[in-house]
Amino acid sequence: GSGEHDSGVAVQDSRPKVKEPARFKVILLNDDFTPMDFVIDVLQIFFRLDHETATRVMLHVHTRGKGVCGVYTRDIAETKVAQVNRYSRENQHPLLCTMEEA
Ligand code: TYC
Repeated sequence: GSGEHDSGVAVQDSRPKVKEPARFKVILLNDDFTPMDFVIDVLQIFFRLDHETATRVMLHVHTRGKGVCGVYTRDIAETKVAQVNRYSRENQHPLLCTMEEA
């Protein structure tokens, strides 16, 4: 089990076995219909980017097809993806947000 003495008595390994949590990139995908200003709003609201950085990321996605909005632990990334996709649908835009392990 957790290391055993030959007398059958369990001994504790006191080394702190700590692992960095996995990180996930939250990705925005390009489409032909979502207005540029809406994408900039999304990047400012959900990813806390300033207007200039949001514009740069939006233009990267527009020209390259996809781009990274931010990098988070799994739970935070999943929440961002769900929030962005819900907000986009509420506003009748096809904008798609997804995630992949960093
Ligand atoms: N391609 C869109 C347009 O021309 C703009 C856009 C940018 C859409 C980024 C989605 O993730 C996106 N209106």
